[in-house]
Amino acid sequence: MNMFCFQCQEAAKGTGCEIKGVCGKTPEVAVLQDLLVYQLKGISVLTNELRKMGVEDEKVNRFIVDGLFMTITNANFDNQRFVDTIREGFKLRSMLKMVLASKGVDPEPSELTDWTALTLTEMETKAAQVGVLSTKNEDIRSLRELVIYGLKGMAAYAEHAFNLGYEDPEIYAFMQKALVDTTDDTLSAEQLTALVLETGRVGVTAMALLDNANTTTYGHPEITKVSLNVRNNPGILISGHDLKDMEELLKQTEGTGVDVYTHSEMLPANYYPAFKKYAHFAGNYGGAWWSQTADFETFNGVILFTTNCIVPPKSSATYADRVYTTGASGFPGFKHIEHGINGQPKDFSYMIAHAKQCAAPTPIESGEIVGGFAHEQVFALADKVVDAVKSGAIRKFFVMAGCDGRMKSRSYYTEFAEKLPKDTVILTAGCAKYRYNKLPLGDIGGIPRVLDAGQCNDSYSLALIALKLKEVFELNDINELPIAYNIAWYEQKAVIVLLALLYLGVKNIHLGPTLPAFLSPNVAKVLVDNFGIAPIGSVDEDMKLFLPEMEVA
Ligand code: FSO
Ligand code: SF4
Repeated sequence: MNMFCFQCQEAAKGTGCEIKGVCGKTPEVAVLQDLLVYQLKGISVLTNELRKMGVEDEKVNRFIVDGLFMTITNANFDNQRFVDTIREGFKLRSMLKMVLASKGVDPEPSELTDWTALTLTEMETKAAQVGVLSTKNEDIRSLRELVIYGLKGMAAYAEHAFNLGYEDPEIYAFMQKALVDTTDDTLSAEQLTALVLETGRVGVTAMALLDNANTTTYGHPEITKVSLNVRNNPGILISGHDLKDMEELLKQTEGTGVDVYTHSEMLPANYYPAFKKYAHFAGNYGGAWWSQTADFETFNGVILFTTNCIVPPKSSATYADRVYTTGASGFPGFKHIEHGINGQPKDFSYMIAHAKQCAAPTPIESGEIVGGFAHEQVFALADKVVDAVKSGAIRKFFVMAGCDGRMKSRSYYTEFAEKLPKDTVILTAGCAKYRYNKLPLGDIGGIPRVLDAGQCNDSYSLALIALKLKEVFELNDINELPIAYNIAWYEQKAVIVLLALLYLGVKNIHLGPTLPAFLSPNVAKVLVDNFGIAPIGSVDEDMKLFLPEMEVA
């Protein structure tokens, strides 16, 4: 075995990828990711000491967030970027040790081998000593990794907020403390379980921070009809989740004759007032992340990844030379756009010039889809929604947020949405929506039956909506609401969303299409016993479970 990873829903055989990632991750990248995560734990030992002395280092905080984000599933496949990052980490580590030494503290007997100078086999040996399987007890391993994956998701959200100038020192302090706690052999399973829940609490803080950053900067999402048609100009297709990149792209393409379209998780950018004002913002092209191998071929123009999810292009793909990455994302052969220097914006000019040489997109669908049901927009409709619930016009809400993926079994979610009775409403966020957001599901008295709040991080909106309904209906417990949770997951951002929902007291979440490989039987039992988490079954069985009071067709 030359690698081990089980952090996402596609883990090979439902247990873990050992030869190559199902996602396309090579053993070399897997090993470098293990080493980077280990390095971030070591750096955190030093920052935790410095924090006790009141010393906070912004650059190191940012490095840790970015390093975690880079290791998220499908975000970065570029070994050289990992090598460069680890080398940067060694420099930061030496700097922190010097600062500590100047204060008379040496918290760590040092092991300063630069792993990036090692051969792959030597790196593999080192990664095996410090990676996932180095924790022998499967329950402790499961809890440690549950924390780490929650931190990775949290890091993604913290980075988007940071890019808009919003930070919270509590998030950095918690991340670094938790990273070190995952190396502490004295912590019991109970203490690690408490750390998992604490990760959910800080996850809520991170999502609130990002929500504030996005809505303060770009306005509150509003109900929007998003065009699926194409225009005659060449285009740039922007994917991922970073709204700062979206803003810069729209600014820099204005008046150039290049249109901008969203792909996958960037669709909700269409709902923000600050972006809608751009005449060359043309709408959405294509489906969820995994459909990119087809969508990018027919798009004909340039593609920009601001984050995951990247699918390695097939050798027959004709689009690879048209793809750019930025931020934490990367792929060997895709051109990478760096951060602006000294606070300057990123420079997209080369990419825009490239786009001008490309043909206009080939139409693949037509019409429009409706979204923009984030918290403020739903609160504005609260009277209508409450009346519909009171009159019985809406019987139940189904939160079907989360991720989409390429496994055939995910057709469950399309079938589930189709079979839901017509007096039910789906609340969604994240790319999971692509399984049903183009179905003709209709509306209830003008309220669409699919209410899309936005990206996966906007699951926070769904929690706020639930809390608001609890208040309006004067209930004591969020679980008394007529809301069922049938959530799809894929990668680690979904893990932090799940932990955040558990922290907020949401019970009986159904999770699919499979339960995480990183949950040991005992840890899974804790989640089942305390929170009622359950795997999905067949659509008909689950329909009966969620709607026992009715005959379902
Ligand atoms: Fe999807 Fe990918 Fe947003 Fe994830 S595009 S799968 S949970 O990165 O983050 O919902
Ligand atoms: Fe496998 Fe998922 Fe890890 Fe990729 S991220 S190597 S698919 S478990």
